[in-house]
Amino acid sequence: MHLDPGRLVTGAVSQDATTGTTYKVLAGCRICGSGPLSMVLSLGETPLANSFVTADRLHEAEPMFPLELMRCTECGLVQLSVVVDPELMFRHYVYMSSASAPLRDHFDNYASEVAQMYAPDGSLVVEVGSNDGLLLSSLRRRGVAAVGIEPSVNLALAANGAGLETWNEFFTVAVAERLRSARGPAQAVLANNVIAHIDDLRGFAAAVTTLLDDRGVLIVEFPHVLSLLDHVEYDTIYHEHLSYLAGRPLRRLFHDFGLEPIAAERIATHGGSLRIVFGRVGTRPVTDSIAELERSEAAARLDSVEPYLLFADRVRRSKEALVEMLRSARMRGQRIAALGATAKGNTLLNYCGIGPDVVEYIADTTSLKQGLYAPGTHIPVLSDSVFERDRPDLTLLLAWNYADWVLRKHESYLAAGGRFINPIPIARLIP
Ligand code: DWN
Repeated sequence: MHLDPGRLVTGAVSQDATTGTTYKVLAGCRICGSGPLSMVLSLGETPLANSFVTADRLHEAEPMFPLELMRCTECGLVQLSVVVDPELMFRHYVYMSSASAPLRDHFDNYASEVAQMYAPDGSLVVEVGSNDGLLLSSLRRRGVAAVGIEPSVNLALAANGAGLETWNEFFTVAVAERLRSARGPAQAVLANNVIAHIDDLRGFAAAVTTLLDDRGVLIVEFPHVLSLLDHVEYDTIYHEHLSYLAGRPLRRLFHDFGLEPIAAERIATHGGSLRIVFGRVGTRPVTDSIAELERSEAAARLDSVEPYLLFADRVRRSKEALVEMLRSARMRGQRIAALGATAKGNTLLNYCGIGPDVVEYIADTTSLKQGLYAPGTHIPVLSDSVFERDRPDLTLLLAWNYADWVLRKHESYLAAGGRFINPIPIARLIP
């Protein structure tokens, strides 16, 4: 079944039994419309990964949703079986990019590249999903006329309060039209860790081409599905991440809107990501990096079922190894905490059935998360300064994507005999 471009793949509406919260069940692939989708892995029913709980609501039922990874056998897009209302997930958002020091460095370097290559004369650059304005501030320091679009009310307020122009909106064609008439066409539209969160990808593509200058570029940064499969990064599966992306399905999506990939780059963030630059067809040279990406994805045989069956089996073995390591540590009377109240950490804790009887607390640098409780498991989130003083025997590294940084930052904990557990791809002690 193929839908005309621009029509959103709809599906039946279902609801969580205990709270009545509704969600949509996909009827087919959100890029090519084909269906039915084939199952890759089910992680059961889980709460929303960033819906941390306040102390006064611990007794209330939390909405739970099926967490099922599916694959389109036509265009290859890996995607969840359901769509939870983005108003529920993003209007109030506790994830702040600036809370992770390594991301500050990453986006500062990225801002230099954008300023130099795509917006040399201080022209307009729009960041979709600008969060707390971390990248916007780096771009502005380099003279770029940067504007953010951020649906979260609390984060848009913080960014505007810091003098970083941020439109508190979901990015749609109507918003793109308003922004273009107010500020002119954009030389670059940036979307970092955003495109995986968008259900209406065709609407996103239409909004980009509405806003973009004739020679403008779209630059998307997203966790690469190859990294998910290769490194068994099952914890990065949660309801915010509707799609698990690769170059091939994105080429197909944007082709319908007159955009072509011109450059691709592997980057280390979030367990292994891709940055792809798209230009209007024929306006910019296509670099060899695109052919290289296509070769690497073809070699991974993403259009066959074997990589996914192997992935699902490795996930089950990863869970068994972690649960056994924690169980035996507790049998020895060792105290265990966790570091990084990450969204992915909540998938891991809920899927592995790890609660406060095993992990006493999660230390985190994000002020918005401290004092709250992890969704589903209700493990308390405390300041990372508590961790420095407490020095538990073992610390489960839920922010494993920053392992190098964390090990350097907590050298004194290691020197005093503390040990980290890196759970991905399989539980191992450090040192
Ligand atoms: O797509 C998304 C990714 C990019 O970010 C969002 N949907 C949600 C979020 O996912 P995440 O929470 O798994 O991302 P991070 O960047 O791995 O989260 C890091 C967390 O760890 C933050 O809460 C900050 C904390 N942290 C810490 O406590 N100590 C981070 C570092 C580096 C530290 O030293």
